[in-house]
Amino acid sequence: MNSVDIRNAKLALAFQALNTSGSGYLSSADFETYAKTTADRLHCDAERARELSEAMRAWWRQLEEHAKGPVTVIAFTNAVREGMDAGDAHYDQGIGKIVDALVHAADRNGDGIISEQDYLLFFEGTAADEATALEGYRKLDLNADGVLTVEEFRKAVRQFYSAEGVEAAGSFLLGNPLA
Ligand SMILES: [Ca+2]
Ligand SMILES: [Ca+2]
Repeated sequence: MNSVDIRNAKLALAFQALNTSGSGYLSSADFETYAKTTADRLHCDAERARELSEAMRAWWRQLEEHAKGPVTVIAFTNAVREGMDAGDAHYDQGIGKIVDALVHAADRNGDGIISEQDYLLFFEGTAADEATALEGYRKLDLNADGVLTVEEFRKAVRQFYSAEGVEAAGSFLLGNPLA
């Protein structure tokens, strides 16, 4: 696969994970469900759950506005690709907001580090086993010092949605390394 194909394959996985209703296109209800499920998994308090759900709504608005019709997998892929090309402000208003919410939820003691225990919450109730999940943790730990910082997490998610690689980051965001 060339890099365009790899990117499209990654985005197709993201589409699948977000498509909670299993229909051929995404809807605002899918995004609401995804936000709720993720908030439950991370044991979010009401404020953090609301932050995540608002972030998902913000991203949904971007996608909907771009697609100008049903958000099929192709429309989704194009919207994300062009959104990434649109620059920092666009990112910060969409996916970046979700990353902020996830970071606030995952880094429960607010020390700037997502511990292995914090990280494993992302996979609670999924088919992923702990060893596989922790493999992802080590990939996200970009400087390989054994600790995943919030900054490494931000960087990895951004790489997932841009043209670069980092499969594990997507798994993290999608909450399922086996997706
Ligand atoms: Ca922490
Ligand atoms: Ca590190």
